[in-house]
Amino acid sequence: MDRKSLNAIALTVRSLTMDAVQKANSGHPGLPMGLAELGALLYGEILKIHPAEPGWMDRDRLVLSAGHGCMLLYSLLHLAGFDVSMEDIRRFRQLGSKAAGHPEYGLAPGVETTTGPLGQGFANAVGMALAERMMAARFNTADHSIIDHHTYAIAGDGCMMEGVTAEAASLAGHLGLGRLIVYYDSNSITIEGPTSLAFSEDVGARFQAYGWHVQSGSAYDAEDLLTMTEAAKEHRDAPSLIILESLIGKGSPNKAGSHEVHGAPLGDDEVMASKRALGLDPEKDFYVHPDAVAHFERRKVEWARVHGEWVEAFASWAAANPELHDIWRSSFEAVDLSSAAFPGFQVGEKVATRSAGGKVLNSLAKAVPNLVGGSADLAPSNKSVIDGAGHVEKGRYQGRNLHFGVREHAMGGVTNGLALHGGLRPYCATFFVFTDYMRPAIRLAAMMKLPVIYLFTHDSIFVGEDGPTHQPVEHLAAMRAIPGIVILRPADAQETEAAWEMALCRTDGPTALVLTRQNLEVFDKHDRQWRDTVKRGAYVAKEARGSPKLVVVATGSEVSLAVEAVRDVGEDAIRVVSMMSRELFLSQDQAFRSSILPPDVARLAVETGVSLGWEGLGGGNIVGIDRFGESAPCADLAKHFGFDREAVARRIRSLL
Ligand SMILES: Cc1ncc(C[n+]2csc(CCOP(=O)(O)OP(=O)(O)O)c2C)c(N)n1
Ligand SMILES: [Mg+2]
Repeated sequence: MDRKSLNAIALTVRSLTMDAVQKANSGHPGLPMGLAELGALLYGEILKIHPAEPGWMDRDRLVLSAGHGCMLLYSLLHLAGFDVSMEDIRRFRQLGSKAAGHPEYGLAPGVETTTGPLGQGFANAVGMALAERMMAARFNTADHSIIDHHTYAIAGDGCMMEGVTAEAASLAGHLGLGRLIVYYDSNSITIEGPTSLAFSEDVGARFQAYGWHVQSGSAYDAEDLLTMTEAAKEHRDAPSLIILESLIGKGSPNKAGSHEVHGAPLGDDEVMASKRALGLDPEKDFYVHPDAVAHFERRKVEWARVHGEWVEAFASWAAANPELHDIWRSSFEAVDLSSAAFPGFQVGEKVATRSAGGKVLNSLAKAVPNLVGGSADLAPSNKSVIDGAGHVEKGRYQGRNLHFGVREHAMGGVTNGLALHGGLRPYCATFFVFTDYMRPAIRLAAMMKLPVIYLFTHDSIFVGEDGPTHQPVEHLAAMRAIPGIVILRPADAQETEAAWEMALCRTDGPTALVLTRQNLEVFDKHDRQWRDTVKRGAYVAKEARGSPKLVVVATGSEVSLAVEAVRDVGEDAIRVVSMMSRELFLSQDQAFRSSILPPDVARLAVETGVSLGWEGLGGGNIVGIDRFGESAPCADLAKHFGFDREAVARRIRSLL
């Protein structure tokens, strides 16, 4: 270990952090200054990375779960040679800078995930560590270990208080994710003051109870840090927590150890005082120690060598295992469904879209070998199991089915981590109403444009007897409010096939399939090209004779309801549109939208959800449900809430 260089790196982290935060007049100097030594050790000694090839599959992952401490990451990425320039750092938190307010995936190479909402990064790291084991189980052979890396995470007091961390840690312990090493920055400070205000448990004991390997020490004893990290690596069958006692804002003579240094610039005077105390020239801004630069120049040579060895090993593995290599290659390419067999549902078949979804999943799983996923303990209801594909358990990571346990929030975060790692195509499942329990992770999947697939079943009041707690009402509106997610609510089993195809072919963001509990009859579709048209969000399910007097727009289970109601009305001049995806439809050009919803024709929207968002599309006429449901059999609820044929037909007549 080259102590002198590591000190120079830590000094540089403190210098860049103080100046960047001061210049931006915004940011969090406390964590980067408190963990500068750990950061120096990680990038300077521990991490197996290759900044020239930031996407290298077998690199170690580092997740800064305490995302507010992002200047730690930016300083080190800059020094290590990732594409984060000094100009980016000088423009910390300004428009267009890679050094954004919190780490953003896709903006700065070397940032493995978007963090900031505390605890999410921790759950992502669990997902990455799980992906590593799953990929290793799929591709490593007796002669070659092409996937063999660690996932490191840095978590703060805030992460440790968050529930999502508890869920994810419990799952990681259960699965024995031994390549996961989390450093806990135990500085006993959060925003409001000392952690003693609200946090007094024994975190180490808690993690031990989860089945983790737990060590503790000082954040400032480099030898000990390295020794603990080595011990964590050797502990192969359990994730490791390394609790580090640290001093927030270390280096600031008057503010270190205080919550004042958590999230506010030090102030010009204290920056000067800190620089003097650290032996830096107070007149120099954004100082970089030459020993730090020299150290990383040497590291780059070493990293290139290690990466080069891997490339050679990979080539020899590929030559020896051509079938595995084909699967590997296809795992990183766009999904090809050209030869995939679909179940092929017939008109008149009565099948719940959740059941159809399960059949489609099982058909397509054959064509997409890296499709993996699971449910938060609702697999029998969600129909989310890949039959005969085994499940992942401690020490056995070959299976394709995951048991997330009753942990929706961690499921969302872990699934993001699976997607971020690369190589696997993850889905996860629960009741639609419980998206409330995983919304923060869904939002981040959308922000990061991760192609995660969600299977959300039991999608409306038609859940029935379980009552209002289990009947989603506001959830379609709430999900649609997240930018970048595609919500697909298929109207029958055939549409469910199309929805799965659309989800699998999407590469630039998450897709949710919103599926029914109850049976729906497969209906004959007017638009013979509907499978193509629906990719634009909507198509004509039933056409009017002559020019339409009314267009009924419906989604999911309400499409066949609308078709039946129109039949009951006995008026031929009514069109019914199935709008499988409102956001896809709204993103189409005017010509397409007018072809589906002709201007100047009266409209009615029918959906078993809150009316919010249907005002325009429904032309002011909406059959919705702007209250919570009731517990009763499905058919009784339909009558009670005006979602039966008679009620919808009455509404249609009133508009003619
Ligand atoms: C989910 C979530 N809630 C609240 C916040 C706002 N917040 C940012 S940092 C922080 C305190 C974190 O304390 P700690 O992790 O100990 O960081 P330190 O002050 O030690 O740097 C809070 C409440 C957040 N980022 N995410
Ligand atoms: Mg803290």
